Amino acid sequence: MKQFEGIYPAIITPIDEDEEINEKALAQVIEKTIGQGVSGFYVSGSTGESFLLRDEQRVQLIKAVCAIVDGRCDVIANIGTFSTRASIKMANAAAECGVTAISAVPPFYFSYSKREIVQYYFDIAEASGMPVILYNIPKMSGVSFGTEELVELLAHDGIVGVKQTTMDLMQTEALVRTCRDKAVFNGHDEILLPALSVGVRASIGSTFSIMADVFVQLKKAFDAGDMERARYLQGKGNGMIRTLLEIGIFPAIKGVLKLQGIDCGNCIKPFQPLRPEDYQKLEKALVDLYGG
Ligand code: NAY
Repeated sequence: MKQFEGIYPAIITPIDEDEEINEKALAQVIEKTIGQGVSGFYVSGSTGESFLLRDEQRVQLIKAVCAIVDGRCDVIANIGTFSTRASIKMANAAAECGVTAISAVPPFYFSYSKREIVQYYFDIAEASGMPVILYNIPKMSGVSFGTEELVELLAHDGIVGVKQTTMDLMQTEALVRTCRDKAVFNGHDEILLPALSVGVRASIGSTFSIMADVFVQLKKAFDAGDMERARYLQGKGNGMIRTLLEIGIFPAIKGVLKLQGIDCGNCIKPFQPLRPEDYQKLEKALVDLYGG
C-alpha cells in the first residue's frame, strides 16, 4: 500500500476578476511549494473553495494541478459533494486526470445517519476503484465521526486513510495505533508537532501554500530528534496562523500570497476582499515569520 509522508498544501484556488480559475498563478504556487520540499497537494478541498466552484471548474482545477505537477509528487483531490452519484462522477473525472488518491468530505447539509454516511464512502470507493481518504472536518461539515466509525470505515480495502481536520489528538492517536496500514493525515497546521508526536507522518494544511518551508523543516527537526528546533518552528508558524485566523483564513492566505508576489485574486463571493488594514497585519506577520 502507498505510504503518504510529509507536507501537503491544501491548495487555494487562484481566480481572476470573473471568478474563473487563474492557472498561471496556480502554477506559481505549485512551483514555489515544490521548491520548498512538499510531498504533494490536496486540491479542491475547503481551502480550494470547492463548494463555491462550478463542477466544470472543479474538474478544470484538478486537471490543471495534475498537469503542472506532472508526476513530481502526489495529488489528492477532494471529490466529495452533496450526493453520492455526483461525488462518484467527480471521482471518475479526477481519476481520469491522474490523481494519486481521492478524498471525500462527508455528505452534509441534510443530517444523514451513520449508516448512510458509511455507505456513501463504500459506494465511492467501490464505484471509482480509487484509493479513498476520508475527510474528517466536523467544524465545517457538521458531521462528527466517532473513533469506532472511523476504524470501521478504514477497515475497507478501498479506504486508505483519513484526514483529521480536528483538534481531537486522542482520536488521532487511536487511529494511528489501531489502523497501522492506513495513512492518518494531520489536518490542523497549528498542531503538526503534537500530531507527529502521536505517530502521524503526513499533514494536509492550508497555510502550507504560504509557508511550506517552515513545516517541512519542522518535520525534519522532529525526525532528527531536535525538539527545541521543532518547537521553535511550530511557534513561528503559529504566529502567522493566529493572524490568518483573526482576518479570515482563506482570504488571508490569498492576501499573503499577493504580498509574496503571487496574485491569486480574492476569494469567491460571498467572501469579501481584504481591507488595507488586513494587509498591514499580514505584512507584519510576514516580517515576524521571515524577517524584514
Ligand atoms: C481543506 O480541505 O482545505 C482543509 O481542510 C485544510 C485544513 C485547514 N482547515 C480548515 C478548516 O481551514 O489547514 C487547516 C487550517 O486552515 C489551519 O490549521 C488553520 O486553522
